[in-house]
Amino acid sequence: MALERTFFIVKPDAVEKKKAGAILARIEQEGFNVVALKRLHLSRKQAEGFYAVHRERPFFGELVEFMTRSPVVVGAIEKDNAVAEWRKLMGATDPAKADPNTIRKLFGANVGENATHGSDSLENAKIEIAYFFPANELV
Ligand code: 3AN
Repeated sequence: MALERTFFIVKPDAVEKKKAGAILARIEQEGFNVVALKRLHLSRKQAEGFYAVHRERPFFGELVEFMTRSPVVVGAIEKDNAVAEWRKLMGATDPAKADPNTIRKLFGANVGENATHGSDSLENAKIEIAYFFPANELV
């Protein structure tokens, strides 16, 4: 197993419900080290750029509207096998299908408003971390 970094977003729905602290606490409890963290309100341009791979999907407009609705918390976290471990901790995209005690089961409302984002591969984790953090902010 290799030490990896992955990228997460606490999405607007969870920040609005004041669950960002609980989610960060869970990340630390599960043995991840936080190596970068910030709170920001995504611009339309930032959200469209971040989700560019989904541009052709029918829900793209809705996704961008949602992600720019209110502030998010973004971060980079490190652990052995971090990409898969964070996706396992988040649970399935649809909170209704997520395993018990996963973050999306606990805090997500539906397939759009599902509390958190996580990179789906090591390659995308690197791209997504760099989208929000210059190298000197990863500590
Ligand atoms: P994941 O975030 O679990 O990798 P993807 O890559 O299928 O899931 O979807 C990207 C993002 O688009 C998800 N975070 C999700 O919130 C949103 N999304 C996926 N499917 C839908 C949908 N049917 N309606 C609205 N938003 C969706």
